[in-house]
Parts: sequence; C-alpha cells; structure tokens
Amino acid sequence: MSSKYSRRGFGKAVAGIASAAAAARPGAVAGAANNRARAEENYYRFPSGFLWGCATASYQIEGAAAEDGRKPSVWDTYARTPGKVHNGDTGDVSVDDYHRYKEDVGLLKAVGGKCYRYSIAWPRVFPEGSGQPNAKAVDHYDRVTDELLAQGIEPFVTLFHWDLPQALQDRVGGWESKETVKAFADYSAFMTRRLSDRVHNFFTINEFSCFTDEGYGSGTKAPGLTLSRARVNQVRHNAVLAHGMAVQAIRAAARPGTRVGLAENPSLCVPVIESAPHVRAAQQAMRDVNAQFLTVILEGRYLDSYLSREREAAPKYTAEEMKIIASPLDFVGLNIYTPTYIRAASSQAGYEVVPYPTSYPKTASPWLMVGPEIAYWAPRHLGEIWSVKDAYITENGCSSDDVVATDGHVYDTDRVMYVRNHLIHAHRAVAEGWPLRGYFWWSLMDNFEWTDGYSKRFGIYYVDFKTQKRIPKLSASFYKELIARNAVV
Ligand code: GBH
Repeated sequence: MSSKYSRRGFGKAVAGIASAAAAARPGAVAGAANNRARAEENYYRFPSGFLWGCATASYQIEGAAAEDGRKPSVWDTYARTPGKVHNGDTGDVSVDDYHRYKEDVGLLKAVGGKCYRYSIAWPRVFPEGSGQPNAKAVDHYDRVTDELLAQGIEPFVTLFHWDLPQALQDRVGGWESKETVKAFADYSAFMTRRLSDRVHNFFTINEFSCFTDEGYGSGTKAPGLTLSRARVNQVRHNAVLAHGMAVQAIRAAARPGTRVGLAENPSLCVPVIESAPHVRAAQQAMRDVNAQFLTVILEGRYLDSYLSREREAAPKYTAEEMKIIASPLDFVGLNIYTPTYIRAASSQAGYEVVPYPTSYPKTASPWLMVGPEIAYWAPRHLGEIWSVKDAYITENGCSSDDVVATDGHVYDTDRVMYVRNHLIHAHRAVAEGWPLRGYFWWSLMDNFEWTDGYSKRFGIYYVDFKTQKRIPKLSASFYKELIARNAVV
C-alpha cells in the first residue's frame, strides 16, 4: 500500500471532522459556524490521487458487429436466438461507440474522469479465437487508447468481458475446453504486448459466474447451455485457470511494471449487525460462498466445504493448476451491486444467509437490492481476510427508469442516491485504511444490458438509441462535482 493511503496519513486528513464535531457545543455560535465550514470542507473527502472513472464493456457499447473483420461472439449468437434477450435486442449497433469513441472519451473528460475501464473484443482481435491476429482491430484499440491518453485519462483494460469468439464455442466447446484456456492466455499475451507501452493496468476476466454458471448452467447468458453440475464445475475451474494462465502470460509478454488483476463480482457478505459474532460469520461466509472463484484465486485451493458440497460433481484439477490459478496479483477489482446479508448461526458452517424480505428496496433491475454497506465490506474483506494491498471498485451503479423531462434534463435522483450512499461507505473503508485506490462507475452511458437488452439504463449519460444522442443526466453533474471536490457531494 502506498504511503498516501496509509491509515496514519489518511487519519490526519479526516481528523478535522472529528475535532469539528467535538468542539461544536451549544452557545458557541461563531465557533460552531466555523467548525461547520471546516466539517464541510472535509466532508467525506478522499485522499488525493484517488482514481475516479467509469467502466464499459465492448459488446455492450461498440456495435459495428461485422466491421473490420470482427466475427461473432457467443453473445451475437445468443442475442439472435428467439426469446433469449428482451425485445430481441442485439449488440449489432448498440451505442455505436466503435465509431464514436472520441466523443465518448470526451463525455468522461467532461465530468473530470481520471480513468476509464473498457474491454477489448476478443472476436475482433482473433476472429477465429486463435491463430492470426486481425490488424484492423488492433489498430482500433490503439486509437482508443491513444485518445484516452490525449485527453489525460488513464486506461484500464479488461481482456474478457464475456464476448467469447463463437468459433471457440463451435470448435472446442468454449469454456468446457482447455483449448479455450490456452487461447485466452495467448490472446492476453498478444494484447498486453501491444498495449503495455501505454496501458499499465489490465484486468484478465470480468465476473466469473456470469459466463460460467449462467452461460453453461442456468443458460440465462451466452452461450445459453444447461449442462450438468459436474460439467459446470469444470467450466468454472477452466475459467479460474484461464485467469491464472493469462496472469503468467501477461507477466512474460508485457513490459516490466505492468499491473495485473481481475474484476470479480463475489457475493458480498455483509453482517446483519456490526457485532463480533456476525462480523466473524460474514468473514467465514465470504470465503465459503465464493470458494469456486475469488477464494481459490486468492488462496490457491478449493475449500473442503466446497468440495464436499459438490461431492462427485467437484472439479478435477492438478496441484500444478492450483499454483497457476493462485498466481500473485497486483490488485483485486470488485464489481459491487448488491449485498448478501449474513448472520451468525450454530450450524457447522457457522453462518447463514438471510433472505430478503419482499419489501427490501431495489432499483429498476429486480436483482439489484440496495445495500451501500457493500462499499465498506468489499475492501475490508479483501484486506482483512486475504491481506490484499491494492483494490478498486471496478463497477458500481444502478438502473433507473430514466426519462427526459420537458426541460431536456434527466433527473435520476435514485441513481445519485444509490452512488452517494455507496461512496460514504467507501470513504469509511479508506479512512480505516482498507485497500481502495479507485472507483469506476458502471456505466459511462446507457448501453446493451445483456438479457435486458436496451430496457435497462445504467449510464450517467442518457442515450437516445434512435439518434445516438448522448445527454448528461443529473448523475453526470453529481459525478463532476464529486470528482472536482474529491469528496462526496
Ligand atoms: C455487471 O454484472 C456486468 O459486469 C456489466 O456488464 C453489467 O452491465 C452490469 O453489471 C449491470 O448489470 O436477472 O436475476 O438472473 C452484474 C452482476 C450478475 C447482475 C447476474 C445480474 C443476473 C440476475 N450480474 N445477474 S437475474
């Protein structure tokens, strides 16, 4: 952890709040006003150098699906399968970022964004999944990267955000095969060799469960298969192995100093009450419910509880693979949306997941329950359980039923409320010295929201999908003010 994020250094920065509060006594009116000004000055202020940005993903924003040699990904195929995606929507055109990337980088610049997390489309760079790279695609990502740097924005690149080349699904069964694992490592090496003169931070894989459990198990995401438990567990294993192989391939191919991590969405275990037994239970749960992805990556072994839960369906693996999976990382990125409430229990596991009451507040997406404490517990769990030194919130944000008002503005007060509250908890994590160096808002602009098609909007810019016009929402103004002050506003 760099010194500017040390507990002591940051403690000084926030000390003003405590002393101002302690000094505010009735009667001392002038003093109170003074203290109030000081408190406001320090109100949830983040350390200097904290990174504020936005995140997107290739299939969700690019469009240009058949351009410059791109071949289909499993998502192109899935979206074309009747009944899979809301309204039959596809990413064929989406918000046309492939052509409008300069304008879109400008949108981030306009709110003062310091960093941008975007993903590379594997089926553009290797249309067949492996073999010969496609120069036109590589040139495109060169241009996007150069544009970011020209506008003073630090690029953070995700190598895989679910758009697996369809060719690999057809040829070898996609993530069921070690061929795909190897192809991913090769593609990662190629891409980072090319970009690491300008990009210093890479994420291997975005959110394991979404393309493994949902892609091969429930069938609710591409490629839409419903395989047996044993086969899904092998897919999961191949995915974490692909991450580890890519980490090693990147270290071998990229320039020295290149930093590698991942962007995972673990179940975020929040103690129902912040008391010692429930906190302990939440920590146990955090390891246990994430055994198949985050835990095995950070610990290098499958927990006994996971293996015995899965019994004969448990994944087959070698000791050598375990070493690869646990390759040391430079940072951990977490996508945080919704809490999993945990209470202490006298069961063997020591914890229990508490179901949501039907009245629990949610956003426009039914799965997105509002629990801002996750922004505190995510970095704390990383630091406390796994001694992670560097972490980012690689996604956070929510859907809203955005409408353009008669005055032309979009007043997404629910989105502002959602993020403001998460950032208060993120601030607490930083103030206590837990690892958190930056925050990426999902998302820069409305886009293709997977199975929800274009019916769910997550952007801080509203997109009129017919005209491609981008309109800053209230949340964009909020983010601009927040970034300028480096504090919750
Ligand atoms: C992230 O996933 C993704 O990384 C990003 O691409 C996406 O646009 C963003 O969040 C917003 O959704 O409908 O009940 O089957 C968030 C994690 C996991 C949330 C799967 C939706 C499906 C639940 N996602 N989940 S359900």
